[in-house]
Amino acid sequence: MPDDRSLEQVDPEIYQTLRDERSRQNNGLELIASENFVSGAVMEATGSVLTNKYAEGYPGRRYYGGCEVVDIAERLAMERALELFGAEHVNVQPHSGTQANMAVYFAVLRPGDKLMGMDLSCGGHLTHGHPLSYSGRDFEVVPYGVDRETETLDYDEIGKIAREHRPKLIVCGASAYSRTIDFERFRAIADEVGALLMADIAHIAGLVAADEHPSPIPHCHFVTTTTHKTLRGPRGGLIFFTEEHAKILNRSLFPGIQGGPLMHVIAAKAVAFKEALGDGFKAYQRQIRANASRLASALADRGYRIVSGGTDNHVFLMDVAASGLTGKVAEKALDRAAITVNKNTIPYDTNPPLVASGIRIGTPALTTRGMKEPEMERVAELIVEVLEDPESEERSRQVRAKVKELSSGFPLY
Ligand code: DSN
Repeated sequence: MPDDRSLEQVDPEIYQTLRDERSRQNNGLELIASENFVSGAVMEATGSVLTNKYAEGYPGRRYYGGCEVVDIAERLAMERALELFGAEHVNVQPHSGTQANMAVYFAVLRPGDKLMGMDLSCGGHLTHGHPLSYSGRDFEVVPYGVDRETETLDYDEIGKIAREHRPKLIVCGASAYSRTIDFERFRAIADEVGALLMADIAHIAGLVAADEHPSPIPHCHFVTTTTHKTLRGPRGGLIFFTEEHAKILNRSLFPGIQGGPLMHVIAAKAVAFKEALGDGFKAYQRQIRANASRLASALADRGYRIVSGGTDNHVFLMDVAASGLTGKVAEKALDRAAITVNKNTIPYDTNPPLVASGIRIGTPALTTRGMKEPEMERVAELIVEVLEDPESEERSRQVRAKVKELSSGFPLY
């Protein structure tokens, strides 16, 4: 007989962490660009009986019995993902974006092959070839960055690097880049040097699904993403691909690098895709962009330098070193005021990553709460109030109370 006592009864300590985290999320301003708040329906599917089921394999071809119900959930997730992104094939099983990228690399690269990706310090991701990640250990990495002056991708330079090194796979996509990515241009470069092209759209997936950013699907051999950022689903990953690579890709994910899929999470992905196909999602994504643009310009108006001069998407980097601070100091001071951001290197940073010259600011989570342009002006005022006196605990306490007042007008959970 399963123990049906409540979490509070079984484990009061963990129960308390859940309560405390809910209160932190409710009472603060969440500006981490990669985070969001899921709906009650996504939460319900994630915390469901589907967590009990093993289902190695794919729908209709499993290594375990009793998969007839979870097959329905996985097929729904697949159908909805394909409709949402207009793709030919999808694998909904990656546990994360890192696993999704690994599955693509292991499908088409061999150890020592050349992988060309955006440097982490210029806005790329650990899995795009950083030496501390599997991607930088197993492959010969050819990095590209952004132009020193414009702080944006320089496609002529990227083409030059590709022609010189002739990589087998080019990765486009970023985790701290605020400008539109030209996937068509990347494909022309890949074709010219005979490379495959993968877009990692983890950050901008929601914008892509809502036509608020051009889609990589027509231009890339593989498209990977997470499901929990702008897409507002449970934590997890996805891979889109064409018929040509279907067999090697699916095998590379399972049994190549993963075992049993997380069926509760796959069901929650299906729920999130249904929400994204429904009314309101396009307007929501439009508002994320409008909020990011307003917040960036409100901070610029107050004297802060925004990397590349602004944003086209949901995120931007603020150069706090130009105002005499470090990212580390700014993150800490804002944290004390319940404004959550992360320190981030800016292009050609002279500070190490754990100090950093910038902070990364994103608007998906506040937009989910219903905040719009007027609230972005207020958020900018509160950020500036903290950063004007970052060592003052008294100032942080005062701002924390104002943050609580602002967030209480936009109830969450
Ligand atoms: N950790 C994610 C981000 O913050 O962008 C990327 O994996």
